[in-house]
Amino acid sequence: MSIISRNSPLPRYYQLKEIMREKIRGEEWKPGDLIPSERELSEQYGISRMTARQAITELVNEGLFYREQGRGTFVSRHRITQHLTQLTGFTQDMQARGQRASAHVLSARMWPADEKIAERLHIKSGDNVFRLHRLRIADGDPLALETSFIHFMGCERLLEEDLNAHSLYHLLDVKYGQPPLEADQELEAGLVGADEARLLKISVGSPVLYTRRTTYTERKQPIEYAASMYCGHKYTFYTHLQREHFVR
Ligand code: 16G
Repeated sequence: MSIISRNSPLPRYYQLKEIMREKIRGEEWKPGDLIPSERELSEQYGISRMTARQAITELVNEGLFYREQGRGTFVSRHRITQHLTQLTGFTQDMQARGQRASAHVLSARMWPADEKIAERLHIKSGDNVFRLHRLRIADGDPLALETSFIHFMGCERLLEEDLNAHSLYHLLDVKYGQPPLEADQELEAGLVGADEARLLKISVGSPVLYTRRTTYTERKQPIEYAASMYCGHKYTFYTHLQREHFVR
């Protein structure tokens, strides 16, 4: 969609929002770019300035744009897009965006699996797993809290790794011969509590995305169960959908 249709049942401001979203997704508008003014948008799309203003304001409220007094409206820098069709790790996602990924390890220890974790990892409850709790950071900005439960023969060797500086997925792949190959992932919306808000440097009650991921290595052997919390206004989870068996 790149024009505003007068016959569409969708309101015009909504259509403009979708057009602008697409420009960000398609990277025609990049983080930090100044977007056209209300007047320019209204002339370009043949709509009123009020309509253009409403579309911009809603995208500001959703965190996609930010306004600077006297300078205009810009595309937000920190919205991270995670493609839900490829299995990637945090470090890889950030590197792909030209950002520097790091972690602050909040705890790393061996831990007896409870029933839920044991079920996900196909082990017995009470079996020891490596539990890693990390704050994930991109270019100094806290983005997510992740707790990973890792299980494979010899996983306790991970206790000796510097996981502040190194990618877990890279280590699993190149050092431990446990390449993460596929994953099942669930997403859920929520609101952040006080402890997590402090670590993520956001206000209590801000929207967050909870993810739960089970990661598998060869022969669909589970190696990781991870429960994470992403700052809601900094993430877009993107998926491309295709209709199957379309008959005209
Ligand atoms: C991602 C994964 C997490 C994994 C981490 C590895 C989600 C929801 N989670 O953040 O399960 O442990 O990447 O990142 O995407 P690393 O290789 O940078 O340590």
